[in-house]
Amino acid sequence: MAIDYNSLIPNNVNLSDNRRLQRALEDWQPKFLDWWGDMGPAGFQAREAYLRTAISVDSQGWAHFDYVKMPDYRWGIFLAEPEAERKVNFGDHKGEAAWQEVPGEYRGVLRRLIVTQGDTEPASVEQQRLLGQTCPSLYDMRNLFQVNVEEGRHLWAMVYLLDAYFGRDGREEAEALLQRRSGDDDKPRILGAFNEATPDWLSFFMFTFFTDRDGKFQLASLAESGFDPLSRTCRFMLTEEAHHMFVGETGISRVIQRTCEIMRDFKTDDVRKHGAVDLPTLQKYLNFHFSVSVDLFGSEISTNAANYYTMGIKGRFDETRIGDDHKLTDASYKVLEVHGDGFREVEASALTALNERLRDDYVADCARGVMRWNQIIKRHGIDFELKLPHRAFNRQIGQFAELKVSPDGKIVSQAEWDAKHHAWLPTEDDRLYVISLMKPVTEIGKYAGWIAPPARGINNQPTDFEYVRP
Ligand code: BYC
Repeated sequence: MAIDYNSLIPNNVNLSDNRRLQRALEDWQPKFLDWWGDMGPAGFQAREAYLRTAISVDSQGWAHFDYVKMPDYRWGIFLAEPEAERKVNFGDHKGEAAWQEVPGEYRGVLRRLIVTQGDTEPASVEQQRLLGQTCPSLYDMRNLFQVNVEEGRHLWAMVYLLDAYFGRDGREEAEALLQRRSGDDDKPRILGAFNEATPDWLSFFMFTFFTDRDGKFQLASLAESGFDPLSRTCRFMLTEEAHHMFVGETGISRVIQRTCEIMRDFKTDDVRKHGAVDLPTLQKYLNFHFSVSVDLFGSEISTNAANYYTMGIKGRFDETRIGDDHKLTDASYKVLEVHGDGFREVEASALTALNERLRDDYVADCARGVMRWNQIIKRHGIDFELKLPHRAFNRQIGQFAELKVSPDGKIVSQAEWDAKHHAWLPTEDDRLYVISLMKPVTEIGKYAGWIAPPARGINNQPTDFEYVRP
């Protein structure tokens, strides 16, 4: 289905046929632009950045690259192609035709999930607002802005669903999405990780690796939804999400690469002397971002998650590829629980354990990335391994939230935590050191000293391409 770029709001949902919806979205658009002006990237709004824009939603070549000023980016509504005769594929309604309208009895629950998803998108833009000012290169600045405009578009995606399917309540929620603010005491964003600061580029790369990856798994579960418009919206969002995780994975790879080069060339572990990020500090940042991101999957045992599934609203990762009954009423799933002074696995109802199952999928995906980072370290002949911390480490949500647990999974006393947490999580000194490295590098083809240049540029352009114009 072609995207109509002649409308005020680019879309592939025949918006001009639905005057009510078109008016609602056209009313919201200037409010979005005001929010973008206030809370989007600080500065740089008049600069031309080499950004990709969706021109079609099929997998072959949906992206078009060109210079665009961010406020002129064509935010719009793009849904993946409908699947003929799609069914509800799990839960009580398995086998029924997928819903094109919201089932009345699930309205509240669906709205809440869409709002929670939608809330994360502007939150991340707010968190990353100042990073352009300290970019390590024009290439990185361009990637940051690409991520930011696409998170803005993901907000549009959820606002479309709210306006199109939830009437007045939906419109109110769409307004509220522009009013909450990341980290605000009175009007915080909904989920914990989206109220943390992203004050430096190391945090940004960790965020796009770990927190955007939660986005991948949550969107993939919502893409299984029996509510077809949500499924199609999330399917297209996932294609954009992949680039965000690429930015995170390659960003950290490049930091590791530079650190290892310095360790090898100067035969030292003390790379701070040479303006690089030492591997133990990287490990602490990893510990922090992993732990706040695993919190985003909710409680290990959750009746909410069981209900979403039974209702056919939120499935498992790769639901249709799993070979079971897709109802799970009699199934069980292994969940970790506290036992004495340690942990043990117990069988829980597979339905209530769905958050944990998704977290397991997520942890395995993170582990593959960490393995690739470790290969860089190994290639340099350095004896150091980055590790994911234990999943009970530093948790705020779920059954481990009350505990103090070391990264290697030992339950420790408060006194031991107080004595050792500085070795496990970034300290004020670590953060100040990392921030001290954040000097902007904006000369074409130049890269900050703490990060290696990328192996290749964006859209086959060279690494010394003018990714953002003066
Ligand atoms: N922080 O039954 P439980 C992305 C609340 S990221 C604060 O365990 P449930 C992106 C919970 O709301 C993907 N509160 O939770 C990435 C509940 O509240 P009530 C975002 C939390 O419902 C980077 C209570 O605790 N998408 O796209 O099973 C850049 C009991 O919870 C948290 C989604 O999250 C938390 N971390 O699961 C940009 C998908 N966790 O009922 C974008 C939609 C739980 O007591 N959301 N609570 O008031 C969901 O599927 C679910 O809401 C959750 C929570 C998985 C988040």
